[in-house]
Amino acid sequence: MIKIGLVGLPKSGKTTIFNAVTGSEAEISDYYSGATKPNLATVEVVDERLDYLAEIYNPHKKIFATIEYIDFIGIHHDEIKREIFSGELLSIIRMVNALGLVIRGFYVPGSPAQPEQDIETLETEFLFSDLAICEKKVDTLGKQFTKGGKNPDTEKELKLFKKCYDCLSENKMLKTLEFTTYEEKILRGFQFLTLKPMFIILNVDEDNFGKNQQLKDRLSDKYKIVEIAGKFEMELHQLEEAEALEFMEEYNIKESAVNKLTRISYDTLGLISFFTLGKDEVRAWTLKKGETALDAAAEVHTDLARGFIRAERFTYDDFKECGSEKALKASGKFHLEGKEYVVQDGDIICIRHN
Ligand SMILES: Nc1nc2c(ncn2[C@@H]2O[C@H](COP(=O)(O)OP(=O)(O)OP(=O)(O)O)[C@@H](O)[C@H]2O)c(=O)[nH]1
Ligand SMILES: [Mg+2]
Repeated sequence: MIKIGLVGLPKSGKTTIFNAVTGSEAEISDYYSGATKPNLATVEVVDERLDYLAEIYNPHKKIFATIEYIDFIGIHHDEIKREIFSGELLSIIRMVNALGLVIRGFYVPGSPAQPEQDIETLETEFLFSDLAICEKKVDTLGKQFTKGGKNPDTEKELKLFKKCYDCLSENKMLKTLEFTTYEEKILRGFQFLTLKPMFIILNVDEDNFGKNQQLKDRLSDKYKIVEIAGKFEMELHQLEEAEALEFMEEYNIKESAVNKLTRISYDTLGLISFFTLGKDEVRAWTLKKGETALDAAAEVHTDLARGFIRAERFTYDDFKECGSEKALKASGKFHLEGKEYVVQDGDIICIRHN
């Protein structure tokens, strides 16, 4: 399952956005809450294609893909350690596929919004946090290297962490570097924040919604951005759907917060959906662009990957056009694919296995 971490400066509206997106009722507060545990909730990825397939196949269950959102506490670094996340939070942030940076775009008396400055502050915190880890690593590896002879693995690691340290010292995120497969494997064990894909959630008041195009343009080289009227959309959960839609229309909000976040998460991570059909369940699954039929099999079940013979495949669009599997086969739109086939968004797949 895809996990998205909501991070940001204190009181930027992370929990409000979390509630707006997941329909949760986590506590919102004006004061330092002292909370240390993040809020977690899972939401279904709405997909009309799955609805259509379920209508045709009438399965016992219709299972959407899901995204888990994790609402972290506000980032204010530990002056001494400089690391933002430690202890339990560290193990949670490590699991996150991407970070949604919640940036305050709404006015607070005495403190006008300063989104670009806040983004810079966050970036600096991420850089410093990673830098502190690299610094420690360079230090201990350096000592090991001088003490324990010339172990080639230690030497390679030392070189790698020095490279990272230099990069961060120049105010550049680690994702701007290129790494070998060996290096990637070593780095995977760390929770480097500047290696994570990131996007921006601009949290605005409903009156200001849709009026931030210039800001978006300035930031667009660096980040994908989504604008959400957090408080307003959180409050819509109290209303009946028709009434909520009316309010959204009034403020020209054309898409719900949850759909917008799903889309930006999929875009940022380069994700696609494929489907499986059956009497028991019709289900949507998530893959990364470029992943193969074998990866799809593994996503469904490790046994399917192990015993993979062929993937039967057709596309959702062809299916909709032909109306049935039979008609699809007759028009030559039913394919057999090997392990290496690169799965496309909207593929409907059945794995033959032994
Ligand atoms: N006007 C306005 N206020 C908002 C909006 N979003 C959040 N707030 C207010 O900002 C304050 C903090 O909101 P939270 O959602 O608790 O912010 P947070 O980032 O989770 O805060 P911490 O977890 O304590 O860092 C509350 O008073 C919210 O009502 C918004 O879109 N507009
Ligand atoms: Mg919060």
